[in-house]
Amino acid sequence: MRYLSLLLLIITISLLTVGCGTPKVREVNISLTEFSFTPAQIEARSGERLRLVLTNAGKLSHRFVSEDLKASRDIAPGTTETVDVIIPGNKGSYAFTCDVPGHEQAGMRGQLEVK
Ligand SMILES: [Cu+2]
Repeated sequence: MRYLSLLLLIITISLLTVGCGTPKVREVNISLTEFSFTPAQIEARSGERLRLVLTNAGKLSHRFVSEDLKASRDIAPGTTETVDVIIPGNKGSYAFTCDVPGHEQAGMRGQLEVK
């Protein structure tokens, strides 16, 4: 009986600690319209994990692209896509744009500031 209690205790403890090793993901909402990102500036810490929640609130298709973050997503009008990124270790400014022809030039660009 004592052995069983000990076993149950061990199982309980291992179940409780399962979630602890998972790194936290911070969600950042970004809205895409013609022709801007809102917000156009995001702050993050190096090494942080972000889930970018990209909502196309416009009437045209948009395509979020960041070569620095190695991320890209097509977002149809009225839909939301997510992309998970790990923030680079180097502090500084990382660009993101919409690479549908003409959109970046029209204002669809933003920056991720890594502190
Ligand atoms: Cu666009």
